[in-house]
Amino acid sequence: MSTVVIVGAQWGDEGKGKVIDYLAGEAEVVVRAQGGNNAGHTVVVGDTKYALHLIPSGILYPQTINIIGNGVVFDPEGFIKEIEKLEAQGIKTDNIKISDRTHVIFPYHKRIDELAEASRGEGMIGTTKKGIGPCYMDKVERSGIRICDLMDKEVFIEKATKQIEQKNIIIEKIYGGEKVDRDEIIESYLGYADRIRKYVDDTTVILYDAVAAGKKVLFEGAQGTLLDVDLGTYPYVTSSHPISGGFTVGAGIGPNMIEEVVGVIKAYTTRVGKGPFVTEQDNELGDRIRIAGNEYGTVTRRPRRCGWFDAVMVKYAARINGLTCLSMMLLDVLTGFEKIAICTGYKLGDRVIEHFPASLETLAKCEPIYEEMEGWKEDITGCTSYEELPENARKYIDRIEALIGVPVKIISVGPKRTQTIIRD
Ligand code: 2SA
Ligand code: MG
Repeated sequence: MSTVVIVGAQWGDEGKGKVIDYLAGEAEVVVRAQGGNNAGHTVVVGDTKYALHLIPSGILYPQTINIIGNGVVFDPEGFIKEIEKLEAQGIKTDNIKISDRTHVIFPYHKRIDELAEASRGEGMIGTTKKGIGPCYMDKVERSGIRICDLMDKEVFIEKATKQIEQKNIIIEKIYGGEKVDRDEIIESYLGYADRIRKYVDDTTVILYDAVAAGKKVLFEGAQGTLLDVDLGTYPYVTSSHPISGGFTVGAGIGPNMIEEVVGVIKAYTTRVGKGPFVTEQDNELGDRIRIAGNEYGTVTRRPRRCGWFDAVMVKYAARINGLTCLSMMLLDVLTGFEKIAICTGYKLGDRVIEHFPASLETLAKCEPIYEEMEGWKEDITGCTSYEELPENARKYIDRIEALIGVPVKIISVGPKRTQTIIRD
């Protein structure tokens, strides 16, 4: 397969980093097209752990071209820090291309993100406070500053001066916050501009040529389907499109250029941030999953909320992404549970809901309908084929496959590259 999209089919943190890394070995180009350094992909190679935020996972392979597409929001400070960290770990970082159309995150975006969150009180979204939402707001409002602007000193100073002036009014008058300093921002961003200039390019050309030449291209999703600003659990979502369709806009390609769409799922469900979560286990069971799965945010270290696998939600994700296969991650985390539950439907009063609802008020009232399955005790971390898995683990996979109607082609039984089962 030449062009493959990888998306999270739940609320993010499904283990996309590992699948992407696994497939990046064969890819010639890896593309990010939405979100920013709010993402956290953990990749383990040998005994070394790499935490990637903004840079595509192909960076761990020296020959791969890594594209940061126009749909991303780009934090230059975060980018430079990430480059420095990777270089200190011995990774070559020359093969990066940043779209000149990408919008830039500024300190005022981060400040507004923090202040807006604080002002929401109980209704807070639980953002990563990386300035993601406010930067996308500027883009949609048509006042954002793009990389191509940053590359032109005069244009940049003019646009930034205007933005900083306006943003300081919002910071001070609406939120009562501390203003940002114009000169400091302009000076530091002109410095960043010089550092990133060598990476900036028209990535739509690079990508089009790569696809036309039949090169293997991997589109790397960040966050997850249910965090999509249109189709997720709005307003408890991120401000971008972490679904397969997001790649056409966010990387500048036609939908017919996407051949395969892999939906990455955890064998259970987690979420960071607020909002209704039908299968949440806010109890000892959830704690047990959190400990076994080390479920803490890679950006913010926040404990993730944990619960059982929700087939209603993943079926919805399969539909809106056009998933062609599933990759089930962290199956080993469920080892040792006597019983494992799968949510097969939602009960709303005396009605059964089959399709994931739009209204969060409705979602909050939904009760999970569970199907209970027998667990397994055998250590599965050394299994290299589906056949080697304990019978109950196979039954669990088969049941999920049947409920979602999409084949589970990849199964992960541990964090290492080698702990991956591929089914034909
Ligand atoms: P934001 O900062 O505006 O994108 O936050 C809006 C919502 O999107 C959620 N969100 C995420 N959910 C899961 N994983 C994400 N990345 C990090 C990770 C998160 C972390 O990989 O662990 O370290 O905490 C991510 N990024 C954004 C966020 O929780 C809000 O619900
Ligand atoms: Mg993550």
